Amino acid sequence: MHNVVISGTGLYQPPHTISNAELVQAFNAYVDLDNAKNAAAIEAGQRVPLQHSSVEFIEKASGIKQRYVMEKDGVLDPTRMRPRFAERADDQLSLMAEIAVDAARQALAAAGREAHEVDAVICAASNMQRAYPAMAVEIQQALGAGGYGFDMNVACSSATFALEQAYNAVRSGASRCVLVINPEITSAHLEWKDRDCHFIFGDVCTALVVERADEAKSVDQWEILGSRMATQFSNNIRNNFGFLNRSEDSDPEARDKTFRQEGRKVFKEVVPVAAAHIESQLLSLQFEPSAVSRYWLHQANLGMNQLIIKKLVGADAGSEVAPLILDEFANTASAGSVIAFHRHRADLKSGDVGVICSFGAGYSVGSLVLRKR
Ligand code: CO8
Repeated sequence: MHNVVISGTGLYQPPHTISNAELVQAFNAYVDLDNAKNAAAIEAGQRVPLQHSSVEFIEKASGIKQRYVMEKDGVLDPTRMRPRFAERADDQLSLMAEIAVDAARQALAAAGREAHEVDAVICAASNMQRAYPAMAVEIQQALGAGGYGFDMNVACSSATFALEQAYNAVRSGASRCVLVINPEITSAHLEWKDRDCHFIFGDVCTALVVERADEAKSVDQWEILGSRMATQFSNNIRNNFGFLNRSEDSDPEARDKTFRQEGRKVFKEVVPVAAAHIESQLLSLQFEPSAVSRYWLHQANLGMNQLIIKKLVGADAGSEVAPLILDEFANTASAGSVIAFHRHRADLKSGDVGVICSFGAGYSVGSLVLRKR
């Protein structure tokens, strides 16, 4: 068995931001248009009028202040309410592959590696642009990487579950250098017309290089001391979009074909599961939760992260213990904990221990305990 390190990370940041104020203004314009269109049915008591959203609610309930998106005009057009992307020809690089290649090149540069030294590419995200060929194989070719590539999806836990695959492949000697890439274009699968969730998600792509410790040459290496994954079925976060829709003659615009959730239930059920998961993994590695210098947690909700940290270390989550990036990025599905790791580790010193942990749809929880070399 080989020791394994994360030796580089990369972050692709989309070109556009949407502030809560911009988002709410567009949403409320959509609500007014929809209510005017359905005035007669509302008047007759046959339809419930849609309600306005508010910046105050969004910031208080979630901690989110803005989000990055690949395309902004379509999202903010009250007659459209979703991004506007141009279809690309088969011989052009796909949109997901384009942002993946950008993040991957940054991660490779940070690791001091060339693409041809990579022998596996895992594209792990909440949504794939197409059924096949696998996004990872297109990314592998665009980068000039060797070996093989495959796609995987465990929603918000896609990155941590992929890291475990990479860790095991390198540990066992099956691979030497694995790229884990998380292109999350959540804006295309968010229901921007639903005030309960229209503020939740943002677009981004993260990438990590996982390789043998004895071959790594970057100045910033994080040894993976262990990884742990768990799943428990729940319908509380669900999206029924899929390849059977066409044969079921179902409405492609129906509400169940985009992201939906019972946010309150998710909050209540996932917090204790995630806290217990991290604690038991740390104890199995002989670490007390208070000995951990940093928790790079999944970024879905500020209150959730504060409660998890309170359960683990008995104090309110100071940003030095569990850094927050969702105020700037919103929930970026699987990429959130990786963005936190990418942005908030430079101040840690050799021997410091940290935990990357994701939690979300499935339900799924994935965690990795890391030590700076
Ligand atoms: N503006 C004003 N009022 C609002 C709004 C709004 N935008 N939205 C809701 N309200 C109202 C509600 O109608 C409700 O009113 P009333 O009390 O009269 O019924 C009141 O505000 C309170 O509503 P909630 O109970 O829904 O509010 P919460 O305080 O629970 O906050 C949250 C809602 C922010 C959603 C919160 O519950 C939360 O964050 N929960 C955790 C969710 C979570 O972690 N989800 C993880 C999902 S992500 C994941 O797993 C990846 C999936 C893959 C992604 C794919 C791409 C899209």
